[in-house]
Amino acid sequence: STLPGKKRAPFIVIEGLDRSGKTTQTSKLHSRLTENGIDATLVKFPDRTTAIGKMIDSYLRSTSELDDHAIHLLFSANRWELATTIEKLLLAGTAVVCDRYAFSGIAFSASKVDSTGAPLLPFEWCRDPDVGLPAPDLVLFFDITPEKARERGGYGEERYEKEEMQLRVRNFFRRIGEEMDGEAQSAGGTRWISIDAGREREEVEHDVWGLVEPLVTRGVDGPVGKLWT
Ligand code: NYM
Repeated sequence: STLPGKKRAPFIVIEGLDRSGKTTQTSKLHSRLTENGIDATLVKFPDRTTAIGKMIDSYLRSTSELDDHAIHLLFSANRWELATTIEKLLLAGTAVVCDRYAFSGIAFSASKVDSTGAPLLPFEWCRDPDVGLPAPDLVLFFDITPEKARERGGYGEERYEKEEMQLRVRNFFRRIGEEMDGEAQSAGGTRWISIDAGREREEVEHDVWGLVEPLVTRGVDGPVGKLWT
């Protein structure tokens, strides 16, 4: 560990809509940390490499069909299979930079609707399986309008990559962010910050570094929090 005293490393999550530039910025952040001599590991959800991840991957690419409840629980299980690893890394002084987390899990599943537009899965039900996961110290929510995201070269071919869906997802992300702000303590001490991801790449990168650098340099006191407990 490169941290002073008994401090642990921070858990940083980057969340956002598809095409928000999140993945590019997460890997830039990871390389910048490493270049600066800071121990950091890059994690991405869904992690498509595990057995569960392979099921998720084939569902997203529409090569398999799954009940909406079942796929939701698989996304959550895919996080739980890395929970201990994440906690150990943080305690050993390695910062964890994570591309998507439980907030995507809730926002995407809660946004699914039937043919009449009625929600398929209740919000609370979507949140429950992720209660108790390692809580991030910082969430950077990459906010972008679905129109602007589309202008960036269109959505891909995977499930959920439709504009109406993205609009609902964005609203759920915002709702989750508001609730996190209101219950910072009970939510495991997570700080939620919205980043205007519609700007130039360099501007976004500058803001991200400005928020992350002090946190990784100082380290964090106390144990890793538990989400929504
Ligand atoms: N997604 C991602 C979910 O629906 N639930 C989750 O828990 C997570 C982590 O999977 N459209 C959705 C969001 C994306 C898709 O993500 C694949 P990515 O970052 O494109 O691999």
